[in-house]
Amino acid sequence: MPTNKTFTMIKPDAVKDGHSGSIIKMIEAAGFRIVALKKTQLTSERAGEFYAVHKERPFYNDLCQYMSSGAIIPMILEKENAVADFRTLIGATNPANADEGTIRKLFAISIEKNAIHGSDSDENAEIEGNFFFSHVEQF
Ligand code: YYY
Ligand code: MG
Repeated sequence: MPTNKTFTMIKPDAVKDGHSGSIIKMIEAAGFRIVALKKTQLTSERAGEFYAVHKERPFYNDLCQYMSSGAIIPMILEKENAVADFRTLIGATNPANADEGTIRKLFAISIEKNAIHGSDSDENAEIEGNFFFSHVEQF
């Protein structure tokens, strides 16, 4: 079966609270292969660039502040049907609506501090992965 890629990042609260290991374990147990991984921190300007699609939304400034408030762990992942299957694994944006057993249900604090990102299309997965990783960092 052909594989494709998705992009994710573990968000600041989940990293700070020590959930990175549990989250990565769930990701690998669900059959995703890690193509690239690092620990880094965004400036609010770079967070703004990453979330530029949401620039006009009321939550944009708070989101950029939050996403630059601490370390994050970005990753590129590979699997059959990676984008859709990863969105299923992480659950709904608002953890109140997330299914039992999803990463957001288990680890999100709120709709903003919702533990993890997942790309919404193959095209955005490629753009987002390349935002964090150079070609030689992707195996
Ligand atoms: O793709 P996903 O992360 O599930 O949600 P988006 O609608 O793309 O929003 C991106 C990000 O913005 C979300 O993960 C949390 C934050 N956010 C928010 O703080 N408040 C909202 N009402 C909607 C989204
Ligand atoms: Mg989104």
